[in-house]
Amino acid sequence: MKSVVISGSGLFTPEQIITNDELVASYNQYVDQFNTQHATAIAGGEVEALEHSSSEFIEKASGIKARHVLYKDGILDADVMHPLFPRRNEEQAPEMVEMALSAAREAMAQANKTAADIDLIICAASNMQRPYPALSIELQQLLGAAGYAFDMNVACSSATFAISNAVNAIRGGTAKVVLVVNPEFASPQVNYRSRDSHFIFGDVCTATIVEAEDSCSADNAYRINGMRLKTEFSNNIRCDVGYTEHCFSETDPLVPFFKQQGRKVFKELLPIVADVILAEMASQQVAPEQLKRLWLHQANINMNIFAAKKILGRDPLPEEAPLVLDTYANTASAGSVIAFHKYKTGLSRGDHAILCSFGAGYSVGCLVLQKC
Ligand code: CO8
Repeated sequence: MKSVVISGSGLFTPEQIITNDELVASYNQYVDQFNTQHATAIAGGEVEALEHSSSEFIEKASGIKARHVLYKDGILDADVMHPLFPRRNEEQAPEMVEMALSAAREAMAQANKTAADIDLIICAASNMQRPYPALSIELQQLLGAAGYAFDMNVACSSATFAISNAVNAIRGGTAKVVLVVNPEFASPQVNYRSRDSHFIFGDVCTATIVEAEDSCSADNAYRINGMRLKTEFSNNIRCDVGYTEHCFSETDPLVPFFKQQGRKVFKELLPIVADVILAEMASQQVAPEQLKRLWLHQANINMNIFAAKKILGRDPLPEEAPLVLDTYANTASAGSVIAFHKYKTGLSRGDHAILCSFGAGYSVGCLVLQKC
């Protein structure tokens, strides 16, 4: 079987940052306005009063301290509470393509590849700004790459599932060098009026170059020795709005918000994650003590520590399972790739590592990697 590597990675980080304190202040202002507006109904028991959010809760429950967003305007305005940005016309690339272009260029430079080398582009993310033409095909044109391109979505596992598609394309002979991009423009899907979820997500884009080992000339490449993908249907993380939304007879259409039963997700998903990772390690004959790094999905600090403990059989050292969610928050499929991108140095030739995503679906994607 052809040996395939990740030969480069790239990251686009939006400049604008929202701290927990800023987010909580605007949420609490909204709550005070709501409770004042509905004071009579609240006093009469017809409407439930809203409760304040708190930075302490957010950091303790999730590990998140701040998040990057493309458009801070609107999100912090208690009368708006969503990103506000101008609609782009057909001549302008949408935000997701723009983010992808930036991350792609860094990944290509790391892998010593130009657009002429790339013959497949996969845009894999939890949301697409439009259904067609595929965002990846617009990116292909902007980069000047030949070959073919397609978009795909497996929510938080989009990146790992896309990398496995890239490996299969290379092994199957339909591509030689694949660019995978994960533009996660999450903020438009966040309900900033929901105390339970207003703090969870940030915007970012990651990119990876996947190619056959015999064409790789990069310094810091990782061989993909094992891949294990798993899905199991669950309603506990959902977005209910699709292209049919305007056809329903209800006068009050749904808004495309992310919603979840966070506790249930935590409880149900973690055992599946541990099973998938341990099964693939066993099949690759990699023992826990051989693992030098775990680049895990970044949704919740407690979840990451729990997963790392299950895999290693002990508490992880901070450098063994690096966290980026303190400053990036949950960035859906990009999270584990940000951790990989930022903390992939310092390993020696032959060292083993895990890159694993998990989330809505449920979906789990695990790659067993080895430093070339
Ligand atoms: N401030 C203060 N108090 C709060 C707040 C807040 N903001 N929110 C909730 N509370 C209160 C609750 O009301 C509750 O109070 P009480 O005990 O009196 O009822 C108490 O705090 C505890 O609430 P929870 O049980 O909800 O708190 P948890 O400890 O479970 O923490 C988390 C909540 C952080 C959400 C946690 O459950 C979690 O992280 N779970 C894991 C979820 C997860 O990993 N989900 C994956 C989602 S990502 C994904 O799959 C991608 C989807 C596609 C992305 C699309 C882009 C937008």
